[in-house]
Amino acid sequence: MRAPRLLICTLMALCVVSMAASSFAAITEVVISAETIRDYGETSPQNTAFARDADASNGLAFQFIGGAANPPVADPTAYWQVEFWCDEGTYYIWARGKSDGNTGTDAFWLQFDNQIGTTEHTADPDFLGRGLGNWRDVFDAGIYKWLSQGVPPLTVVEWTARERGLHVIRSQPRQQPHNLDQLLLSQDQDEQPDDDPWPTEFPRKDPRAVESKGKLATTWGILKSGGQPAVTR
Ligand SMILES: [Ca+2]
Repeated sequence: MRAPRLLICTLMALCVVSMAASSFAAITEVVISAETIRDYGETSPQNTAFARDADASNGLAFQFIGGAANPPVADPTAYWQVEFWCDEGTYYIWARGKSDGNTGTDAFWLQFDNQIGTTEHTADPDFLGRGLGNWRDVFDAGIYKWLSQGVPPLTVVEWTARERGLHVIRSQPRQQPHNLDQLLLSQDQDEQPDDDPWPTEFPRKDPRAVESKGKLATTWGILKSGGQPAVTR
């Protein structure tokens, strides 16, 4: 009687371990969409909005409509903020956005982790004051385009996650008004993405980091409540 019980316990333990391992598959690409911000993030009570927009992925865009600050401030009156899970490594930052205005409307700041609550921020170290975006320096008004930083010379801004785990990203407007459809953090997308929205499910990529029906929703819930990392069902 004893041996089968031990065997069953061992098999169950192996099963739990393998499930835990699978829930920690590599996440080297993170897509933060307007829906992500709405469903998982937080926004300032003022100066932000969500807009129905057929040209945005899934028809929804985030908008900065006020509260711009240049340089960035520690306590912005306009921001969105999202927690996400990713692997250690260096990420290229791409933003699919648009402005209906001129080059004085189209830039934003990004802050990660300990930068939040300070005036420190992540941008091209040679052009820190330009922030990110600046789509109107390159593209026509009113058209969604992927860009990292568009004031000539165009640059690809990078951010390094020093550890695998939960991170926080906050954006505040350097200029407004403009729309953000999606933000992409990718360890291998070093060239400008196509104009199409980044697919929410793509081959050999792992979008679970921000997908509402993905595993990280479970992981997040447990991490946020202070429990152990999730064993995803
Ligand atoms: Ca600009």
